[in-house]
Amino acid sequence: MPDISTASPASPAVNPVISRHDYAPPAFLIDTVDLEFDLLADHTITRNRMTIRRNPDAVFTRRLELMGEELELLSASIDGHACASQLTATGLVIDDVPETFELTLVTACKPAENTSLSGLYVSNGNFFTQCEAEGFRKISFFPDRPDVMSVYTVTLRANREAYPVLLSNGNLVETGMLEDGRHFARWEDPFRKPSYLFALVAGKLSCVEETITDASGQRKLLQVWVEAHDLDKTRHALDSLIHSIRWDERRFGLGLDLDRFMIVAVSDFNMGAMENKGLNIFNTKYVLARPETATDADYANIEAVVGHEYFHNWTGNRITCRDWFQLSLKEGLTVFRDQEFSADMAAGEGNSGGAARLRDTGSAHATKRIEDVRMLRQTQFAEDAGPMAHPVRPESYQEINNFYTVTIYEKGGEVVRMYQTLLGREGFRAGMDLYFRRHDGQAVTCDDFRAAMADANQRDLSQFERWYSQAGTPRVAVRGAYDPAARTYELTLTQSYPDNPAIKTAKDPLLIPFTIGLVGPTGTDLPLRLDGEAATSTPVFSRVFELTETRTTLRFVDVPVEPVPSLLRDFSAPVVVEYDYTDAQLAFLLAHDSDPFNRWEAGQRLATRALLAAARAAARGATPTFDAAVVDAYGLVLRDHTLAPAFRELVLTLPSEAYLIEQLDVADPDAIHRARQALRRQLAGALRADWLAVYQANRLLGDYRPTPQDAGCRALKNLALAYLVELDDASEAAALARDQYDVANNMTDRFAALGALVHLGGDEARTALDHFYRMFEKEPLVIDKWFALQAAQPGRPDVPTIGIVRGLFAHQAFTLRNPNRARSLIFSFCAANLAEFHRPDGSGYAFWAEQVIALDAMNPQVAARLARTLERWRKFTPALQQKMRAALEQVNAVVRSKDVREIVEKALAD
Ligand code: B3K
Ligand code: ZN
Repeated sequence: MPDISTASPASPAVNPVISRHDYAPPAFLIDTVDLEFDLLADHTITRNRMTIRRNPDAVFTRRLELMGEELELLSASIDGHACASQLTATGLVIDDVPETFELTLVTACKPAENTSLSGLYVSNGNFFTQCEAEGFRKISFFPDRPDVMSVYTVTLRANREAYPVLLSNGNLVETGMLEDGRHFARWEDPFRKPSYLFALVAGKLSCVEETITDASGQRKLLQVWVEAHDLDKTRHALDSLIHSIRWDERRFGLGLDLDRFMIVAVSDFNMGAMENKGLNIFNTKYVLARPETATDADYANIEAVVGHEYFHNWTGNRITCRDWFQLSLKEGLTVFRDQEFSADMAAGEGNSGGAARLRDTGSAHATKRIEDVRMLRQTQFAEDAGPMAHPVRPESYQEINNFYTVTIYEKGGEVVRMYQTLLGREGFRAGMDLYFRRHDGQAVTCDDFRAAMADANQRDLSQFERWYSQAGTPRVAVRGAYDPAARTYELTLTQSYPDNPAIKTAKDPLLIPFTIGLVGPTGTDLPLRLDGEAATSTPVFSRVFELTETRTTLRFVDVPVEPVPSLLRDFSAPVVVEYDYTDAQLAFLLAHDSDPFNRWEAGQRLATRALLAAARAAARGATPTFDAAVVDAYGLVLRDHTLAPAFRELVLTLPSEAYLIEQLDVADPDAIHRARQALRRQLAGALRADWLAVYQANRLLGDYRPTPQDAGCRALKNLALAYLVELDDASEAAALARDQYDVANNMTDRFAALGALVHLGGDEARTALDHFYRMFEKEPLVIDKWFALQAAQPGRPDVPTIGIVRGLFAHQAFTLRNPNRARSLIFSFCAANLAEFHRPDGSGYAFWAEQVIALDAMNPQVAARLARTLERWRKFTPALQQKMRAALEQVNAVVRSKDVREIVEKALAD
């Protein structure tokens, strides 16, 4: 009799800790995997035939251990004979296995009951899988780790009427009819891959497709699969895929290695998208777009995510990670690649390779860079300062899904960018080429990548390893001293790390590429020459200096006048720069710095300083006030028509409340909110005529185009509208908003107008919200926006937003089961409406605890993400801290998933 039982791990009270240093090679290797699925929503049968051999590089054992969760084992046989096996808390064990053998396991699972959206699950009646990081073990017993790479053949069988489309990785090799109205499809993926890249999709789907000829002259079939009613929203995703393929061919000489490449959209998905080999599965949010339903940001995100997943085909799939501690090997590198792709596309360099479509490609690159850095500093710097701080290559984890973090992705992307800054574009490309020559088809480590970069450039990059092993955001304190007699200017740069009890890693000096310019009094850069260097015929105005010691002194000679230093140009390293600029110097840099990033940065520093002072005043009960100089500096930018609208919009957007909270030792979100609102109102009033002029000047006529130029105009115009509705007399703004809402031919403008009306409140807001809901009732992604807008709206004294959120929670269109919907209401309130979430009565925290507990039982990954919105609780005032701690303890007492347990335990740890 075969074992018939269920392996479903009971959740132990303490999570086991997985350590990087415990890595050992797999005891057995699996060369081929032949999977056969009989797909039924409530009971899917999977037959898994594996050819297995003992790993010569591992410690000898006769015991085969496979991972498995929520599986029913129906039979197990070795080389055709039933074999004994034992189910354990984590999977299946088979003793006394031979050197090489064929193991066949038949198991059953229940996709319709799978609410975790990991493994095989059902969404809108269709089957989907999500295996990264450890979902394959919910599909079959397997050594579910990325260093076991196999060639997969997959046969799918299902009822043809209910599931007309049957997809898996690789190439379609056979299809046909079966008895009882069923049919089958067989897929072969010629490339070895780890189990986390396996995927299947089955159901009622339609596709748009296009065949292209790649750089080597081969025909490639590209498909985007969606539900039939969404076919009109697929063009942009397909175009983005084509652009991604062209860009990777050109920039890195990397082509598409399969005959076909498929993207499938699913509305129930835990994250953005997944790079399964040849069969990328996407959250609908990152596929579907037409002008009436998607905003400019949606269009840009779709392009970036399609690019990201496509680029993984080489950086992640062809070369994968040895273990999950190396996650940033693929994620940081692929983030860097998608950022470069988006920047090139924005600058018009995406398609032609030649003639730029934009007048100012530099500013398009800078716009993208500013957006990326703004996100990094708001989220990753906060993570690095809190209880979840970890290095880009973590030392340990309890639940790997908790480590798909902004540190792994965004800081990891910055680490890759630093190689390029240090080695130059060509040196970086040489490093990439060597990386592929050495490691194609392998599962490798971050050290292997660093070695390829070093060897291809004959550089010693051993100190650079610290970027992977040390957690926390480094500080670089800078002092400048000008000697008019000697005509020298000396900069002293000192590295350090702030205290964070959660960080146990070393704090040794890093190799920091630090780009500097010196701006003279007329606003132009001065030539840079260090003491001891020979004068060159071509002066250099911006230079990358390599800081390697705790303290570095740079002595510039031939400096005719005292300059203003422009530090860390283009954000050349993920550090915090401390320099005591005067307000006048910041206003000067904002007006003149030749580095657009630092121009923006100067404006942010100016505003941050003013806002923090105002927030301190507000916390004491005083009315926040602002110096006219801040308003004047902003006014100059607003009126400067030589600057691209997108850039002006970025400069004129004040630092976020989340960013400001991180700048304070003790944060009072209400005071920060009031300070920021006061500055917004002051800027609105003082620059009223300019805002109106900018609003009118940036109205676009004609058809919607999601180009960066048009998007920039819309962004600036809608920022103007958002400022104008802050005026005491907002009647004019209200009329503009009403008109814009009515005539908009695109979602960017309609949604911005709706936001303005909601900000004004009253009957008009209600009418507009009702109208919007009825208009887009059948568009889930738009209804997500409708929920999010209301959850993020400021409260009024008599109507706290929590009341609105609880009301919406009971709305017929709300469901906790769909992650996009849950995020649109709950995360928009808990993470994007800080003053309301942190109301002193603790009502936000009570709501948070309820939702974390409800999600914990349903979808641990989404629950853990929500749990993290309270991890910075120690940042706040004692009264708020006390209430947050109580909420964390309440969750800790009842938590079931490893995911949430790890987060709340780390948050509560001393
Ligand atoms: N690699 C996936 C993320 C998987 C997340 C698992 N919890 C998407 C991406 O980074 O492209
Ligand atoms: Zn990725």
